[in-house]
Amino acid sequence: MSWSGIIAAYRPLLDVAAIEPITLLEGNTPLIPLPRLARALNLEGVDLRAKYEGLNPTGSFKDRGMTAAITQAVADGAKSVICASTGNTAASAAAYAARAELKCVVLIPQGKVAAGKLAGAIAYGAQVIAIQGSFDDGLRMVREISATGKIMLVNSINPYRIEGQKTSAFEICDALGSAPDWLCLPVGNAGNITAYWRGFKQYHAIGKVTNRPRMLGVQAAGSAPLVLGHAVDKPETIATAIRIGRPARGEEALMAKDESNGHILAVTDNEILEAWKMLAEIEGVWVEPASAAGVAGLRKAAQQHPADFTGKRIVCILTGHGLKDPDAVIQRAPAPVEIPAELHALEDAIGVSG
Ligand code: AN7
Repeated sequence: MSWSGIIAAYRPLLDVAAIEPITLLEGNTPLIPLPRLARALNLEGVDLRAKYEGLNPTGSFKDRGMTAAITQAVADGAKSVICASTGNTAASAAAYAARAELKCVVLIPQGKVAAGKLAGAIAYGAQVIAIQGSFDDGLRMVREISATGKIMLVNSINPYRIEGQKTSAFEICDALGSAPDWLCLPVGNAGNITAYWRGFKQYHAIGKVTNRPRMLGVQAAGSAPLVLGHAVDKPETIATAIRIGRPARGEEALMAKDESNGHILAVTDNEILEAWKMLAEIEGVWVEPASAAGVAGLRKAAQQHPADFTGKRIVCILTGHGLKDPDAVIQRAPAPVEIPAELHALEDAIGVSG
């Protein structure tokens, strides 16, 4: 059967308007085994897999939420949509708004959005506004302007975003035949962890699975309000996607942690970069830095509580594609070796001469 997007696939389980979906055929992403990474992290007997959400149409998991939010916006007669974004929401909103013939306005924190995301938002025809402030400032502004009723908010405060994003939990259960023991993912504005937990609970409640995972939410140490227990006014991290100090769904994230007997922890930028490099170099899976936070958090949690992880089935959510943030690689690597266009120079360079 051909794939027609997440709304068509899971319509009876989703609270979204019953019109023809605005879709780019998002979802149905692969669950990739990571046996080499499991060995490198000394995860004994662990079945480790990655749900590679970077393979969605605009390169991130946001497309699942956006097909639902934009479909609902059309059903509700909206003419324009707005969001604040660290980049991925902006690109996704812009693409789905284009298909729905809606005007799209995106607010981004000036200088803090990765190149591939900014380029996407522009390419899809959104009006891009850089604000002299953080994502949190932008979110406050779009909440205020959408309260006037003149423009529809498509950040994950919008309940249809969560409805769409919970379908990834369904896909994981469908692929495995049960829920995993652990689900590890990065946490920024906390919409995604809220969505996954809702999805797992719903699948359990209707008898599709008999278990639910423990949730491991991971924040960057410089932007870790849910770990610190208070808002962060000047969030910082190399993982710009999760550079968020006042998560809109923070309370729900903490509930997901408590109800699932999980954890929310912080990892340093160095720990994120180590996990990010391992994913690419050991498993051939290149993600944007924020997306490696779940793996970095798993590594840390398994070092602290090995017995909780030994022999378990663990899924890490890789939220965005590596191509979103090429500078994260280029700026950390030496330039390629340059040689004349001659065979002996090539032999010298790769060490097979003489
Ligand atoms: C790659 O695009 O908030 O905890 O404005 O882009 O649901 O916020 C992005 C968040 C993880 C965190 N990984 O998800 C935005 C934005 C990537 C992301 C997150 C984001 P939430």
